[in-house]
Amino acid sequence: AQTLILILGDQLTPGVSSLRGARPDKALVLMAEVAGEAGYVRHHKKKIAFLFSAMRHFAEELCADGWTVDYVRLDDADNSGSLAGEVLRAADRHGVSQFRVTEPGEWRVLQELQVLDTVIDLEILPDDRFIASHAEFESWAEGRKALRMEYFYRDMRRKTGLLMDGDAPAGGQWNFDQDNRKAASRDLLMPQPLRFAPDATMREVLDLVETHFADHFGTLEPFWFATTRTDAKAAFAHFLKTALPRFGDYQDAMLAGEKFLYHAVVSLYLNCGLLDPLEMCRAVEAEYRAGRAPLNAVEGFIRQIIGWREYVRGIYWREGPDYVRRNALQATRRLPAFYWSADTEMACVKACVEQTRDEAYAHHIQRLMVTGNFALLAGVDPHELHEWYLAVYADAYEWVEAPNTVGMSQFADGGLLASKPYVASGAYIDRMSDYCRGCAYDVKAKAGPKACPFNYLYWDFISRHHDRLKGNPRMAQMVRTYDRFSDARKAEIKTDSARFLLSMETRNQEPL
Ligand code: FAD
Ligand code: DLZ
Ligand code: SF4
Repeated sequence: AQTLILILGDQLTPGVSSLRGARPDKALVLMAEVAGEAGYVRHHKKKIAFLFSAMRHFAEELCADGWTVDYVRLDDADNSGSLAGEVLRAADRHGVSQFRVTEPGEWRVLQELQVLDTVIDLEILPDDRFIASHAEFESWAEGRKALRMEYFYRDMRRKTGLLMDGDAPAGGQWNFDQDNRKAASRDLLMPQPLRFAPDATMREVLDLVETHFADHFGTLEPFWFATTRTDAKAAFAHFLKTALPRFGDYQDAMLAGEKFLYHAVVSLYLNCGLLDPLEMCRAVEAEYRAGRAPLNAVEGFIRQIIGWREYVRGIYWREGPDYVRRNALQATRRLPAFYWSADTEMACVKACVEQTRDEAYAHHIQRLMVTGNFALLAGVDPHELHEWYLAVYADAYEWVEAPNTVGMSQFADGGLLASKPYVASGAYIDRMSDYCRGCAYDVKAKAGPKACPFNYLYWDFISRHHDRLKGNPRMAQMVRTYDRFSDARKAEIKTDSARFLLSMETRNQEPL
């Protein structure tokens, strides 16, 4: 072989740019399970198992297509533990000096590979599995005062032709989000994501993860994710049939015990390359055109993929490697221990952490309005929180996780991505879920030890950031409300918040 093609764990796509244009008789594929990637944050056990199994299945898929794959396993005797180390070892092994790789999804890995470029001949190709290239995003962003997702999204609709009737959006409106805020009620026929029994490859990987990552967060079994392209497609087809029609209505809903509601549970497949975003959106549009799913559901889903997903990627690469260190609100509190242990009386937080531990999954509103909201109200260090989100979800890669955490959820970029901090008191959680019914705290109580902590922490947050929020048109009303509180009420908010946060800190000191 003349060229070695490095395929990363989230590049499991037969048409990925590094493979396109190369010939199986002239090139060799390198894939490597390395401790460095499994450990740069201590990923959830299910996430590592998912990715290693998907990588092994992809290697089989490539072999079946005629490629020669040099696959390095985590427990191979000489495994160097890093991607760069494996590239150098492979160069030696095969006597090859020419490498190609599709650009990685993360600054950290890009920088690691760029260093290699001084010793070997390394060609880094654009990742065109996205709708917008870096250049396209740059030219869209250039000269704009505010980078509003909505306008970017409309351009992506025009570019792809998705849900377009000529030059106009289907249904005469670009966005049907106002229809998508219903609270769900329990339904015996609630759809469930398609589950897959582990095959022999998967079993081997489960043993490997149990041996090497026993001390990582998360429950490994039962393991039911798809890890082949065929199964991932079946899981998505199942979503189209069973959940898409109500995806829109209940997008912001939460129910105790219902971990998936009407969500697709496909981000993990999409982000590692088992599913293709445009193909998915076309299939979703076809459901609408065939009259099987309403426009608010279909538009909502397509907006998440060609709007939000593409937009956060654009922001990640545009803002640079230091974006993950932004801390506009100067929040410094350590991440509470209950983000790992679920040992808290707050029923909403407990439920979200428990399901995160068990499934390596939580849906958007749980991430944003429960764990994210709590951290923002409590003033948790956004970098620590970022590392938590990056570790605990099976779909987490920095390019998509960091803008969602640092920007959207924590306002740590000072409002580049979100026009206001996503903070809410217990009333919001009560309206959108049934968590409060089973909670030791009283969501209706505003003060005192029994009151829902979100209630006083909300006002404490407003008070801590009073001057900054006063100038934000979407927060000014809340600041004025706070200003009208009596001194006694303000003091009560301070005392309640200090008491709660102090007891949280004390528990933080206890060993897990
Ligand atoms: P659905 O609700 O069914 O949505 C369909 C698809 O739309 C998802 O699969 C996803 O690909 C896309 N999507 C939806 N919302 C977003 C969004 N805000 N940004 C990008 N894509 C979106 N998503 C990740 O893929 N990886 C992450 O690491 C990640 N971290 C997050 C951290 C925080 C703090 C928050 C608030 C959100 C994060 N998200 C992340 C976005 C979102 O929560 C997940 O994409 C979604 O929950 C995945 O579940 P699903 O496939 O069932 O999604
Ligand atoms: C996330 C991850 C993990 C856990 N392990 C590997 C691995 O062993 N080998 C590999 O090539 N990639 C892995 N990945 C994915 C990389 O971290 C990913 O390519 C970067 O996060 C860039 O998106
Ligand atoms: Fe969460 Fe407060 Fe409701 Fe308890 S009362 S579940 S802490 S919002």
